[in-house]
Amino acid sequence: MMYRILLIAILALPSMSVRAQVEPCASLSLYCIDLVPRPEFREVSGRVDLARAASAFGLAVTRDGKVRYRLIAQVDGLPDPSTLGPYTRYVLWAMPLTLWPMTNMGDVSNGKQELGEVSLNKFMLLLTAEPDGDLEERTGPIVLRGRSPSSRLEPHDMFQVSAFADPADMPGGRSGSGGHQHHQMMASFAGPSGPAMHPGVAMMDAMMTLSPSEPEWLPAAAGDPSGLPEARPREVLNLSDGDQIELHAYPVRKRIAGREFAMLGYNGQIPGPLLAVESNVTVKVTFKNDAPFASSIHWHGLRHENRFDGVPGMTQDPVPPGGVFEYEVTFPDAGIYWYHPHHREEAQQELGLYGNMLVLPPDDSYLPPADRQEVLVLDDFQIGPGGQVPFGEQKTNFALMGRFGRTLLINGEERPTFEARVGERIRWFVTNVSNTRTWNVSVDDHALELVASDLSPYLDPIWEESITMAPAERYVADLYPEEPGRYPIVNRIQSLDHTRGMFFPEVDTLGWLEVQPSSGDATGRPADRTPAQKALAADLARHAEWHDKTPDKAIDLLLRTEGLPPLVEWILRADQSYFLPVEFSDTMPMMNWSSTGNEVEWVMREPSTGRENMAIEWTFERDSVEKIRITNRRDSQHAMQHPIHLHGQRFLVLSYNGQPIEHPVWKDTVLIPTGMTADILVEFTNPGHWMIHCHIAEHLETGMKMAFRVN
Ligand SMILES: [Cu+2]
Repeated sequence: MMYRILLIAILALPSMSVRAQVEPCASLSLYCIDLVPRPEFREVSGRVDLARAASAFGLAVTRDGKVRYRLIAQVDGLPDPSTLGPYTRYVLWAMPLTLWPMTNMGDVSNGKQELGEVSLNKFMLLLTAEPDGDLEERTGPIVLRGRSPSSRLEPHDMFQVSAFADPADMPGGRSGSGGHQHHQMMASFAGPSGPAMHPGVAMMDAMMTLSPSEPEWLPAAAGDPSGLPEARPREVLNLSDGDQIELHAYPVRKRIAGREFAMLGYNGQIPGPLLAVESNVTVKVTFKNDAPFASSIHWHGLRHENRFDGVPGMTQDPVPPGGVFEYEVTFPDAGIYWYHPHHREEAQQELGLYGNMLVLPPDDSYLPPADRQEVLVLDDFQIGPGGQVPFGEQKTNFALMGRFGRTLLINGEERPTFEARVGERIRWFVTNVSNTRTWNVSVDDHALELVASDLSPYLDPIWEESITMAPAERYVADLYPEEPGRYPIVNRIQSLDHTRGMFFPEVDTLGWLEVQPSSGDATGRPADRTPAQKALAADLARHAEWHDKTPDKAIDLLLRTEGLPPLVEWILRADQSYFLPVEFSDTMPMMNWSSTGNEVEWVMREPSTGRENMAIEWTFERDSVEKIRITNRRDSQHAMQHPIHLHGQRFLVLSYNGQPIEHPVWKDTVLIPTGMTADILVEFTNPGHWMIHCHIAEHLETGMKMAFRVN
């Protein structure tokens, strides 16, 4: 009998003591905070998901580059607050780790609820019992608390690596006098062909032992570019149907930061000529290659004929130095597009081979008219202590994070001035042609009205503080200066000092907006939707059902390395407690520079088949619509953002981490922040053999690409 009672008691135990607890966050999640109860509230459980805040961009950030998160709280087991004292409710507070200032994020009760927005680099959440009233600071007892994933960044992670001043002392470290080791030793003493250090970030001595395994390459005239023709600023070519032009890639000399560099230009220009066309015209382009590489021209974003897509090995043979290729280019969609090589992009683009196409209808059917239009190309150029930093001879260097430059250029120039008048509607067509840099550009404290992106306008304008854009993306923004003055155009980001486990702000002035008094005849701000905006509304209605469907295909993004120096392996391992959603800068340039295509492979993997990169070839029926899930894996050896580009088609981003996006627009490139999953909906309307790839040039060069056919 006793035994039986005991048994019943044991069987009954779970239902008595274990409540329906809130499911904890996935291990080391970048976008979820476990709320931990104080000991007297053991029966309470909770978590807060960090959802993407509403934004026109792939990542929502403030003007100063802090990530904006919408908090979604789930709590279970909270007792009636009056049992804890004179309290009527529970409140969630957010604050920096210094505990001040506190921000009231909203009331919380058992269940799931949307709260306010947080934009702090590292932060803490407290859930407290509180009385009624408009509270600015907590007064009652703490029930649950948690810390942001970013606060896992601590100095000790890297400190343990720095204990090994000489990498040969590390477990598995190299010793002896092998050829590779010899090369490394030479590089550390033979002179500064490497990158500039990041000012303000201390570097471990051991980093100076690193150098790339791939032989170096620089343009032949790099030592003395004085014999090359000087690069000219971009010209505008207004083209009509049937026009024929030549784009000729050849070496030029360009002055940047007070020094002369051997670079490459189309028709001697950096950026290359701006092709201004009406939608649906056809233009013949004779491409002459006198660059020192095999090359091609890819017409980024155009849904035109496959055989002119400019992808060597897929749609054409590479054009050898001295060779020629005839393109026929059509422009089906209004907007801003760009052209660039699709072979050794990381070198050819960095050296100046990029240009825009501005495609506008003859009427106002794309966007309401503006008073002034500018086409802005954002690029960063890398200069090391010894001048131009060499490229890899056959394979890319900077293979981990891509080549960041610290000299920031608009239209190839340092700090240009753009003019405007008070009362005008100014429209900027912006393209990011950097190898890897994601920008966060603002114009002093002006509000920016985002009106379009890659392949269409937004349904309705979106007001933003800054333009946050990954490589190859385009955004169209209108601004309305209200006072005369000279306003700085700035890139404002948050960088990470890995060694100290600390965030720090960076601000670079890119140029100026010079505003004169009103001329009195500006157009103002029309509110009606244009036909292109109405077309997007119809597209969205047509595709609305797709939100709830399971994806047809999936791709995972990850990194694989082999043969990296032990020091770098150690750092990659030590750095895994947290990854930034977007790495806006390179604060470990030596490690990044020394990694090459010999050691690094960036991977697109199809989880259902295990196939990777160019072994994947999807087939779609023409005019089919498919939902594709892209997961940027947090458990990758190193994880960072990837701007994924689909050739020849257009797609809508449906959701990030399962949450529908607020401002859909037709895209050809989507920024997938670290550890996030994006669902995209692709219209496969354009037949041919096409590529999907990461648009970080070094990631493309180290394998992150795959193919699909539309029949
Ligand atoms: Cu990438």
